[in-house]
Amino acid sequence: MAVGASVQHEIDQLYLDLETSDLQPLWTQGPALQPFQPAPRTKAWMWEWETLVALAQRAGKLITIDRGGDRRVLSMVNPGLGGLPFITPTLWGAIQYLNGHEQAPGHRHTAGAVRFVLQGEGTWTTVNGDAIDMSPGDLILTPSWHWHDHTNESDDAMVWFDGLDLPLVYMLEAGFFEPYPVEELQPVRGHNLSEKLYGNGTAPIGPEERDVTAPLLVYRYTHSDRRLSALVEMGGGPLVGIEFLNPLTGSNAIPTFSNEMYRLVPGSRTMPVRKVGNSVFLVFKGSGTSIVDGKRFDWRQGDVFVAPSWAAVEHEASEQADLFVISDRPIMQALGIFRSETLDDHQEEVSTFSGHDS
Ligand code: 1HN
Repeated sequence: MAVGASVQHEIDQLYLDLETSDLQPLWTQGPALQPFQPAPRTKAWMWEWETLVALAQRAGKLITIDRGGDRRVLSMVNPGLGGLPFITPTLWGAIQYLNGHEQAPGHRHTAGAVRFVLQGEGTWTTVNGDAIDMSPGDLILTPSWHWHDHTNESDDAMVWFDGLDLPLVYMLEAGFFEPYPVEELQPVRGHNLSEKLYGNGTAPIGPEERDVTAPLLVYRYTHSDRRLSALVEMGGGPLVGIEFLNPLTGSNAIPTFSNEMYRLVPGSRTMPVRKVGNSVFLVFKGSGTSIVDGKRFDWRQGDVFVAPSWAAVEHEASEQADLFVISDRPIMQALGIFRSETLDDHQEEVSTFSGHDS
């Protein structure tokens, strides 16, 4: 309906006044804010182990660890996120490299973190005084606001994957950080204390011990391997999975992101599944193929790939494979906005991922 010139003038003036008053009408917003289904900026992407480890080794030769600089961490940058060092809008994914006889000094932050060990022995992460020995396939927690430092007493470099909820904490503008006071490293109270107290699905009786926020700080690969083998033997496949949980509460080991491990056995392809939320896959062992929204990713040991929210994802192993996965599903569930669906048909492969050429 046409409006008269004087009304049009008043409308134009209204828009100008809204703008100078820092207001925006909903009726002029485009569909980007409320798409019919998630329309992620996050891209399905992959970082290959060969590239990651070669660059980490170069950094290991050239870049020292200093008080202040702190960590030799290469963060994976999702090219859809405008240059921020984030693998997804909620998750940080990185590779960390610690030379033999190096130490990374103590600090704490509100972002919660995990390490998943890829290579090396003879290193421990001290978390609030508990020196947790690290071996490949182990998952080590550094919950929010826990002091942590790393010590490599071996002659060889140590490589692990860092997963954090730092992008979420950053977006929420809730970040605090504090360097460890006085000394660079915390005094060690003992080795693997949380495991000694909570490692068997039991907990000590007594109020002091129950005060601990995240009671168990390490989940060993030997246990994960046994559980996954049992699930495969019990008839699971091509995909079985476990979730790392807080043994006192049964909730997620880290409240803001799930920590999971999947075993894929060769022979058939999983049906495609869509989930609300971002998933980061780290190939601990084996090789295979995943199709993410029609794009084919061929992966091998040490590769990291990302599936954005609501992308259809299906997997097939070419040899038995173990994938460590972090996802922001717990946030979606806590907010009541989680959804998932399994599709009836396999996807068509539209393209193959090949880095920035794809
Ligand atoms: C951090 O403290 C570590 O302690 C690793 O090893 C990666 C990424 C962003 C912020 C803090 C660590 C990190 C981090």
